[in-house]
Parts: sequence; structure tokens; C-alpha cells
Amino acid sequence: SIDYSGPVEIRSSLPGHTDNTGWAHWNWKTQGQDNNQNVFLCLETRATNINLCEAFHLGLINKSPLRQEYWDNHWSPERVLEVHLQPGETATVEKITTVFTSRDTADPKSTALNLLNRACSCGYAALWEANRKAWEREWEMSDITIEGDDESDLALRYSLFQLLIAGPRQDDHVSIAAKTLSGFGYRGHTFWDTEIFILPFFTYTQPQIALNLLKYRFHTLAGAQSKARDHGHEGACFAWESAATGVETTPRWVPLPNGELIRIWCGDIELHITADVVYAIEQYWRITGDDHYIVKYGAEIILDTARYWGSRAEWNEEHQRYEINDVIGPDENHDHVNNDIYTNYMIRWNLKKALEILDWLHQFAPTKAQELENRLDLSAQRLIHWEDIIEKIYINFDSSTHLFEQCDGFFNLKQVDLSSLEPRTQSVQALFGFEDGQKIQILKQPDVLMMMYLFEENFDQDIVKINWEYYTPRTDLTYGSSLGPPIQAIMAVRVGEIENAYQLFRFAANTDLKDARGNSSDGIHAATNGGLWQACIFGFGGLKITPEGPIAIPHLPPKWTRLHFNIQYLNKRYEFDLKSGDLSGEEKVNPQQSDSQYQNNQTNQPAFPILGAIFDLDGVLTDTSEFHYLAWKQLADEEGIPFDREDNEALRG
Ligand code: IFM
Repeated sequence: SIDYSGPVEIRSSLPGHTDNTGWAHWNWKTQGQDNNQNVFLCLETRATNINLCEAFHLGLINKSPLRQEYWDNHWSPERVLEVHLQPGETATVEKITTVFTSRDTADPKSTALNLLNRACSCGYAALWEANRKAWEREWEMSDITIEGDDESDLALRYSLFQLLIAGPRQDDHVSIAAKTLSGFGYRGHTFWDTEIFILPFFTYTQPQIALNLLKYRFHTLAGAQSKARDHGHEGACFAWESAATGVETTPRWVPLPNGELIRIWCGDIELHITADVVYAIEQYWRITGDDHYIVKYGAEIILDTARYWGSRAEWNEEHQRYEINDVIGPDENHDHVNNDIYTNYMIRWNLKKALEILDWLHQFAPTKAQELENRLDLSAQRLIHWEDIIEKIYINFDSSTHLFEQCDGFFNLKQVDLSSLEPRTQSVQALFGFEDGQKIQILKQPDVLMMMYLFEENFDQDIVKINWEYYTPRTDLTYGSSLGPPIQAIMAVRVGEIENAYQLFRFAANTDLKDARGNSSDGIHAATNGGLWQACIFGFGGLKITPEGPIAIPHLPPKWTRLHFNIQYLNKRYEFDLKSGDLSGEEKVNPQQSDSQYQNNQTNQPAFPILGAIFDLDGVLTDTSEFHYLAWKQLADEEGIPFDREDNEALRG
């Protein structure tokens, strides 16, 4: 109180009737008060019957309430405190809340109330401190520092923060949605954004989160198999938009602002997502050496997706080649195209990986190889068919011009000078309309350059440059896909256009911070956030994994005086500190490597190759206390018992 003397009433509740843009998702189950102190509300999702319990405690610090009441408002249980204040006096109120669902624990109500009691006995200050320390660990593993350009530094750390708060740490049955949980755009659905744009950040800095995301794809394999079956094919074909079960959730029809309904074909024919998932799995394996994941989960996905491609590829007798017709590539301005270059290239690679993984399993996990061969019917005939597709799938490259044609007939479409449409505030697709947008050579995002980005080692520099020069002026980078600019920035670095790369990076960095596309109210653009990390590390930082380990060949924008980041590779931490004064163009920079194994509190992945395990040496050869803690923690989490490092310390010995 500044100058007030008298009673002050504080009310706080759990409002359970919140809707999502008009949709009510909850059924009320029960509510009440525990021990005359803690208030709880239990709800259940209407469609999926997931139980949720929230519980809270409202307390005064250093003062006793004159009055305390519980108001049992239906759907919104509330607690009221009254305190008397004199001028100059302060009353401090603490509200501590716990939330559990039936996905976390068998009994959300008792877990929420038990944990609440424990949290209250710690008090807000201790909880705050624990939270601060947890964040310190997160940043230690994942932070990037840019010096000389505060705006970029801020934008990048904002992006990483968005990814860090979206990464599933305790649950491997969920993924990250295109808008994370920040808005209603795309209804919480997961796209290739996760595997190609977001996952590298986690794979290289917090592989345990990447592992959870990749296990999500394994747990949704049944959905992918049913999609393949529904389309008359074998194997597994991942949903373009995926949710809890992995069945296709892309809406078929979407209303435009004028009420006109537009048929969305992505769920039917945007197929590259299936190979994108495999790309992420292979990258995760290469960077972490996590053989356990590959044997138990990843191999099956790689093989089952190959079965899908094997049955999806069409033999063209006239041209003596395999084709993939009627698809949508990353460039969604053109649908129902034949032989999209990105899709065909990814399919060929997916099939090659399937053959390689099968060989590897035969060598290192023969029982698993046998089991998968039987279960997935991997006959010799099938493998020969895959080899045939690898050899004869159509990749449209013109050896005289050195251009890849994005899809059949692309070069015959009408040319439009993008600059003649400026200034504009809409996408080219919106300007031309869905139908006419198909007839012109303007891309929403570039398929050819995306392919070249992902397979850098497969393309000579002069070919990259020729394709860059062809496709860049034909790409709607400002209002096309928000996934485009960060990757375009990386490609600009690769062709030596550093200032251009920097401008693209800045444009991407403003996507949400300055609402550059005018659609941030739908939710943030998580793929852009992940793309910005990649632009720093693989673009300006020039990170490469060589047979000798990670190195950097940096090309920092002139403004940047320093770029500092960490990565993990084969369970070791590498620190890169790139300073502009030290660099001379193509100079190779070796990282500092920590002597000890990186103490990632969440990661316990073996480095490849691991042929045996040393168990429980209790400090004779190695300090195992962290692993003991992780094991107890996992057990406690599974049982819904609160357990943290403090408890662990108390139990030592
Ligand atoms: O996955 C993207 C797609 O590439 C372009 N449209 C938006 C999707 C979700 O971000």
C-alpha cells in the first residue's frame, strides 16, 4: 500500500472453461479443496478422454490472512484471502500450481496434489532457483553468441528459446507443431518442419530431445502404414500433417477469407515428408552414434518407408525409367506435378539407406535383421527391385545447361519477373490465384536448392551456382514459405554471396519479432527458428563433419566480430569460438574439445561403435552417480513420484 489503510482481497482460481477459438475441448470431472488449503480441478478432453488435474496453493508471505475462503464455483474453483494493510506495508502472495495429465501418471489428481505439497514445502524462492539453474544448463548446452550485431544475437536467442520451450523432454509420443503451442495456426499439427528444420538444433545440442522426437515417428508408424494402405501401397507413408496417432490430419478443404473453399492436396500427395523423416533419423545416428535407437526403432522406419517407395515408384516402359508422378514438392505453388526433383532424389537416397541399414544390421544386430526381414517381407526379390529403382529413378538433370528441372515441364511454364510485382504485401500465389499460380515459374520455396543444401557433398560448386542463379530470382522469398529464407541464406553463403546471405538471415530473423509476414498471430514460425540456427552453424559458421571430426570453415557477415557455439558429436562436446579478425576466407577452424565426456544431464548415448557395456563400477573406473540419478529419476517419473537432485543427494549412501 502506498497510502491506503484497510482490507485487501486477493482472489485466484483455476478457470477450466477456456475454449480454443470457440471450440470447447473439456468435460468437467471434479473439483474441490484438499486439507482446507489446496484447490484442484479435474477435467477430461472430450474427444480423447485424457484426464487432467491442476492444483494450486495460494499463500501469503510474512503475514497472516484475516480471512480465507474457498469458493466452489462450478468449473472455476477459487480461493480468497483477505489481508489488512497500512500505508507503506507490503503483502506478498505466492501461487504455486501443478498440472498433470493421464499421459504423465496413472492418477493425475493425487500426483498433482502430492507434488503441490512438496513444492509448497520448498517455497517459491527455492522453486525459482531450481528453475534458474535448469535454464542455465539449457543455455550451456544450446546457446549461440553473436558479437558485433546485437539484433541478430537477440533474434537468434529468441529463436532458440522458442525451440527449447517446445522440445519434449519427458514424452516420446509427441512432436513439435509447426507453430509449437504458440497459436492456433495448423491446429498443433506436425510437418516436415520438425525433421528438416528444427531437429538438427536438437540433434547437435540436446540429442535426448531429438531422440524423443524421432521416437514419436516410430510410435506413429501404424498411422503411416494405414496411410500407405489406404492409397493402395505397402510400407509406411508418413502423414503430411501428423498428430497423436500419425494418421493423416491435413484438412482436405480450407475456406479462403472470401468463403471460397480450396481443396488442399498435401495430405494426399505431398510425399517427401516420408523420406525427410528418414533423413533426420540418419543424421541423428551419424551425429550421436546412437546404435540403440537405430536397432530398436530407426531401422524399421528406414526399411518400412523403403517398402512404401518400392511400391509407389512407377515404371515408365517408354523411357525405361522409374517415375514418381502426381506429387507436390516443397514448392507448393505447383501441385499434381510429375517427377519433382526433391522428392525423387530423397526417395533414391531413402532406398539406398535401407539397403545399407540392412547390411549393417546383418553385421551388428543379426537377430534384428532376421526379425525385420521376416516381418517386413524383405525378400531378395524386393531388394533387387529397390536397387533397380535406385539406378533408374528419373532425376532430371540437363548435362548441357547443368540445370536440374524442378519437375516435368517446369521450364515451359510462363516466366514472370518477380521484381515487376513489387512492392507487394501478398504471396505470388495470392496475387495470381491457385490456378494461375501453377502456370508460372514462381516458387513458394526452392526444391532444387533444398536438395543441394541437404546433400552438399553430392554437388559441384559450379553446378550449385548455375542452379542458384536460375532458381533464386524465381522464388517468392518474401511472402512464399517462411521455411525458404534461412535455407536460402545458407545457400547464399555457399555461392559466396555473404551480404545477400546476411540480408536473408535478417529477413528470416524478423519473421516473428517484427511480424514480417503479417501472420504471427497464427503462432510463431518454428521452422524459421530452426532454420536460423542452421544458417548460423552450417552457413556462416561453416560447420562440417569430417572423418577427423567437426571443423568450421566460417564466413561471418562483416558486422559479426564473433560467433560462438557448442555442438555435441559422438557424445563429446565441441566448442567453436570464431572471431572475425582471425579468419581469412576459407581458413579451417578446429574446435576446442572438452577432455571429459560432455555432462549432458539428459543424454546418455553411447558413442559409436559400442560393442559391450561396463556396468556399475561405482567409481572404480568411472563415476556412475549421474547414471544412478537418471535411473532413479526415470523410475520416479514413471511412478509419478516427485524426485529431484536434492532428493537424490539426500539418498546418497
Ligand atoms: O511445412 C510447411 C510447408 O513447407 C509450407 N507451408 C507451411 C507448412 C507448415 O509450416
